Amino acid sequence: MKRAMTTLVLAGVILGGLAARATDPAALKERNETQAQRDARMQWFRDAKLGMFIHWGTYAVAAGEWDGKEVGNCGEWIQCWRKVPAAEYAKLAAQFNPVKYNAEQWVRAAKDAGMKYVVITTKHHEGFAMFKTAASPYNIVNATPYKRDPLKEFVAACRKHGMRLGFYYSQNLDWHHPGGGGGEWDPAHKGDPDAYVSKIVIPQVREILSNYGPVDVLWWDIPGGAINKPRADAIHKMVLGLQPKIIMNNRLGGGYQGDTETPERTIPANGFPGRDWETCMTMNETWGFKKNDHSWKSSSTLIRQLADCASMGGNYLLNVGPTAEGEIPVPSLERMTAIGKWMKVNGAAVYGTSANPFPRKPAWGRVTQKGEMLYLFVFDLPANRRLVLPGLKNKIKGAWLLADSAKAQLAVASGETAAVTVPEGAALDPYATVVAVQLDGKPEVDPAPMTVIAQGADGLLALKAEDVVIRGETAKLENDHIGFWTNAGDSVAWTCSITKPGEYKVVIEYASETKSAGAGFEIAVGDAKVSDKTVSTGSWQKFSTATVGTVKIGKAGKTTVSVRALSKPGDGVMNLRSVTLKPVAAM
Ligand code: FHN
Repeated sequence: MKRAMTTLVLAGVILGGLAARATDPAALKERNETQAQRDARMQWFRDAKLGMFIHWGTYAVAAGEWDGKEVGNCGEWIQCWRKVPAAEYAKLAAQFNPVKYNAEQWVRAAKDAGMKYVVITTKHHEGFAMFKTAASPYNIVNATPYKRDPLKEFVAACRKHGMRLGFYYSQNLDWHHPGGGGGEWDPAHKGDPDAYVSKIVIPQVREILSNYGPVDVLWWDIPGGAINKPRADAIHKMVLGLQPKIIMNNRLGGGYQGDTETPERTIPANGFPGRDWETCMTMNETWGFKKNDHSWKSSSTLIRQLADCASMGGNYLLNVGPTAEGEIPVPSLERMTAIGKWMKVNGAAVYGTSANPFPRKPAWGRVTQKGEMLYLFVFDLPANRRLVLPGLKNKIKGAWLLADSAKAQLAVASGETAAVTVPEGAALDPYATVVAVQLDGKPEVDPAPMTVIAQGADGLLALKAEDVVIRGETAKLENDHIGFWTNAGDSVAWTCSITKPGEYKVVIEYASETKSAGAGFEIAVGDAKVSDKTVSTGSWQKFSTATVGTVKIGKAGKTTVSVRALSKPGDGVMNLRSVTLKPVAAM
């Protein structure tokens, strides 16, 4: 029954993964639109894939320190971490004078990084408005020596460079204005939430949606708290009256789904099938500037996260936290330059694409699709250099490295062993190599493929855990190996296509804790069988290889390689990462 359930669930995930964006009717009702109208409104966002998030406020003056002491966690929360009363915290504004701010430079940096939209904080939880507002004197024009509205220049630069514009607004948390969410550490902050919404939120949101022209994204944050249903209704209604096409995320509150899911600093394993979504990500560990946060993610990590999001039909909103002087930190700019260089060559594999058509992410990387093209992002090229495309029903018409303007054709196989082979000596990109694959039509994929593993040109047959079929109750794929193999009756099997009959050495890669060592197992290659017992590798996470014996494969064609337990002295049989058949002699 469990097995059947597993299949059912898998099928469910597969179908969910492949589902078109059939929006929840409630979400359509929120905007009083049809699916077609929503699709038209969301198309630029779906095509854009990559944006820049900007967290900028007086917290940049603090820069992660208060009273000379480093404050942990995100820099834009420093007032909360140190429970600073509003009146004391507001003194930062008098030190906020971003004389090095250059909106043109910021937008150019985003554009050169391949970013298609930017979302900038207009008011974060500190309650400080980064724009001229009549609702409160606590704003950059009235409360700082800078006296200018940086949003005006920023918006002008976005218009000049064709950059879509988004405003972030903290509608609930506001640690300055009485009645705002949070701020309970400051008795002076106590107030009426209705007054806060009507005197601060409504007027300020009206200002940012009226005074800067068309706004493409409104990025709410922290739903709930001060924003109950009636207040959310009033805000939502006003926004649509001012900017009817605007995209809003799922964080307004009041039960509004919004247009986009917003995982932050994480990438959901399967995306959000059927929903638009965007992962927002810090380059280090903070949204707002912290002078001592040097834990920067590598450019490779950031590019692969972008590919991961795009491969699941999502966007990647990458954050910068400018300094109080108005500069984007150099490490952020360095990463944006690297991303831009990579996007210049590989952007076609990202922009305007949709999710991977295959039911699972390949172990070697990610996949996107666009029209009759597949784009294979190779993070870790398999030893046999084959990029298997399980269940692909199309004929592959051609394949080439996207970076190769000459489009030198790569070896391809269609049918049950559909794959593209990356030749020795191919120029690989250290961040991610993209292979373009031209099909004979839009991708068609078997939603529950039986992966057929082919031999490499050298005859090697590399059978990896992610391509195995599991028969049993407990064993399951766990990252790059089969784990939880606690039921001796479970077994695993691969379907292989043999093109080179001959004698082969059978090599297994497994891990076993000491007290489970000694488990007997048998590997069957067609009718030929070899067996052995496990030895301790030290832990379930420490893998080693062992040659189990040699087998003869007498004829070409499809054959099954399986592994089953013969005995189980301890908790588990083994953690199995791979079985490899290495040619000894041709027949
Ligand atoms: O509390 C904020 C945080 O400061 C930052 O703005 C992130 C960005 O998505 N949103 C909230 C945390 O979920």
